[in-house]
Amino acid sequence: MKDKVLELLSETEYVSGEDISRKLGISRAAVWKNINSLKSEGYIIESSTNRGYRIINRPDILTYEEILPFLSTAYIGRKVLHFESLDSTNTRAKEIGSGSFAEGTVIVSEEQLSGRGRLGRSWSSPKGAGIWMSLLLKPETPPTEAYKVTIIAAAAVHKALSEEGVASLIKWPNDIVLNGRKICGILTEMSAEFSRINYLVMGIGINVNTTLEEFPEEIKNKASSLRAQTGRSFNRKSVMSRILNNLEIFYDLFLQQGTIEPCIKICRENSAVIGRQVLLIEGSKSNPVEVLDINDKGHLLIKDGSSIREILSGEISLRAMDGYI
Ligand code: BT5
Repeated sequence: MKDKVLELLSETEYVSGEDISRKLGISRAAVWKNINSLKSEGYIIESSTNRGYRIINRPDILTYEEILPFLSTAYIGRKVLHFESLDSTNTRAKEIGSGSFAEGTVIVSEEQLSGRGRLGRSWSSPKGAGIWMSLLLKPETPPTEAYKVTIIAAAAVHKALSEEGVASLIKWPNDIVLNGRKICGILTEMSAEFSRINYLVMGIGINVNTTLEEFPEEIKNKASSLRAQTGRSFNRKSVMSRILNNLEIFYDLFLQQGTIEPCIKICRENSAVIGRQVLLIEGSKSNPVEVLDINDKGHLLIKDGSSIREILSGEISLRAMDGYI
């Protein structure tokens, strides 16, 4: 009901309590209760005895109502489960994944207490500064195609950032970097049977307005945020919506035409690793290699000594020879 009250309120005009009560079929006391509940979320609402209610200011939160003005999708992000705090949005998405969720449902939290990276690593997710979200997807493709979703996510984040005026690079397979610092990580997880995917969770974490002091000591030399790198703060609602808008375009193309070609092109043209010597870390082994290209399947082509190998995303990491890329 709170959402319905919010829909009726505006910044430009007063809406009377009586009108809200009539339109929604609730009592005046219930209207007042909902207004108070919105205020507790951070909405600043003016109430004038004669004229009614008017929104003075909206909070910086990533609810569906707040991203709606920026969203141009048909189904991605049309259902948003918003939390003040969660252990991990990917974990929560997996909990509900086997239920009857709508494809494109987003789970987003203002902070994560146990944000996760790949291979059991952790992801720092301080309150209100970044975007910590997971999408539930159900592509009718074999599990062997699931890795493509990470490429789609990387391309969508890159494009969204360029629409925000930021030229990022993509560090295959799942990092977005700005001036050599990691500003975004992607974690795709899957529940599958032998030949079909039950559901996919696409987790995206992006440091938007995080200050350098907010990063844990151990990642201060390699992590950064959009704000720390550009010197200006960003509207998280706009950044989140742009990512979702681009995701839907790329994901639809993948579902309908079976192609991720435009995403591979973006990853190739904006690669942080092509043409560079990097350390290829596979399990406990690390090996200096030269990155040659990303091929049409989205795999990495590397020169390892005298042989050329194709690397599938998954259990591997790349490091610059002299630290993080
Ligand atoms: C990733 O793993 O980069 C995937 C991160 C995915 C995070 C999202 S947030 C929403 C969703 N819910 C989750 O629980 N997770 C997803 P990986 O490539 O393994 O990188 C992890 C490493 O990045 C860590 O070991 C740190 O070194 C570094 N790191 C941790 N937090 C960071 C941050 N906020 N910014 C930049 N680097 C970070």
